[in-house]
Amino acid sequence: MILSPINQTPQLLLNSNYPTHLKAIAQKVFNKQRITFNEGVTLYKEAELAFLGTLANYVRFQKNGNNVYFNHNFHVEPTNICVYTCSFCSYSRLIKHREQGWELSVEQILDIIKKYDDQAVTEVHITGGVVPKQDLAFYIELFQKIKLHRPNLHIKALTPVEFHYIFKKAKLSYEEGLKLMKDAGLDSLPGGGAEIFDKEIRDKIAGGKCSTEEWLSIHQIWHQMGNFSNATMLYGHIESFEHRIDHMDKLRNLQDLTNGFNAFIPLKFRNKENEMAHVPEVSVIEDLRNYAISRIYLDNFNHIKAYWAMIGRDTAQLSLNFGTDDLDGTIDDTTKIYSMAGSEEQHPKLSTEQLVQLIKAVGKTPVQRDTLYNVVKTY
Ligand code: V47
Ligand code: SF4
Repeated sequence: MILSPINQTPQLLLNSNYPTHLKAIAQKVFNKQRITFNEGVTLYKEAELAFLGTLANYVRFQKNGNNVYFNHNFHVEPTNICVYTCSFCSYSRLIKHREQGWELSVEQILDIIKKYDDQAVTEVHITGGVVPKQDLAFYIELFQKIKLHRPNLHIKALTPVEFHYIFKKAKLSYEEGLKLMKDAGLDSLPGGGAEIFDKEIRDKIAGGKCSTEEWLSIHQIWHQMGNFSNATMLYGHIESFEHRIDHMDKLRNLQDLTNGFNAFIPLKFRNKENEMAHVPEVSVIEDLRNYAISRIYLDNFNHIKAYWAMIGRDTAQLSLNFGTDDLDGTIDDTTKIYSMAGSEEQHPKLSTEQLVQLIKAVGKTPVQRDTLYNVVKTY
């Protein structure tokens, strides 16, 4: 059993030999005061892992106690053919090479959904490449048919990258398009497509797809319609620490307005089989520092998710002591985005028992949740 001397944390840290300006940031965090852009950058540039971990763990405990959340989910990737050519993407194939990829029909996707009929999954996560054929009518038919077959399965689907393309083609405003998707059965949005919000870096690695303003606008409209979503950040490539804080700052500002984000999910750039293979991956220490700083900076986000399929289950487990409180889900080997990019998890699949064990092994309380963080079962 690992004891959390969480109540002694502020005094221990403030009495330590860390530089005064770092202790001033810590004092703000303990006082529940928001840290500034510059203080966020200072943490990235100067604070060591132990300092960040102590602070992030404190914030995490204030928000979520000892709980670590997970769900029962699976993915559907309707296609890996894509009109875009993001240079970090190992997964997509251009339309002219469509013979190297897959493009599922509505019926083929329904067959995948039906495979889970006798399993207690609560969520299907649907996202993939962008192709003309998978348009508004395709997704409306798909969502309607999923709901007809299994009304209680939560559909977490599509990112602003897909919405922007689909709605433009259908000559619809974001409001009109999102309303049609919601009426068809869409329940929430995953966090993908955010990459990094800085325009120069975004243009370099993800040029041509929806802009930062468009990504934020679609989430804002979705929230203002009374719905929830997640947010991601692709880090550890050619961005600077300032770009990471700028990204989180934009999310923090939108969250102040809408309170519609459930979780923030840092996604570590993986460099296998893509155009950025020459860019080295960051270290596990940098991963943990990044989780911790996101926990400290995003004071209005309830959850920080360590997506184990991307980071690997060992680092995900370690991150639970550096600010994260959510591990995503069972996944059931249904996503290829990360295995194709070189993740440790080539066939991501964990049973409930394995997730519970992984969480209990570090002295935390496993809590099975649904997509909106309603508790299903505490272990
Ligand atoms: O936007 C693609 C990322 C994202 C690579 O909301 C890569 O619960 C690292 O957003 N290295 C899609 N990352 C996945 C996503 C997601 C995943 C899990 C949970 C949730 C959620 C959302 O995957 C893309 C992109 O940022 N990605 N290629 C790569 N080589
Ligand atoms: Fe297409 Fe998404 Fe890959 Fe970019 S990251 S090429 S939008 S599948």
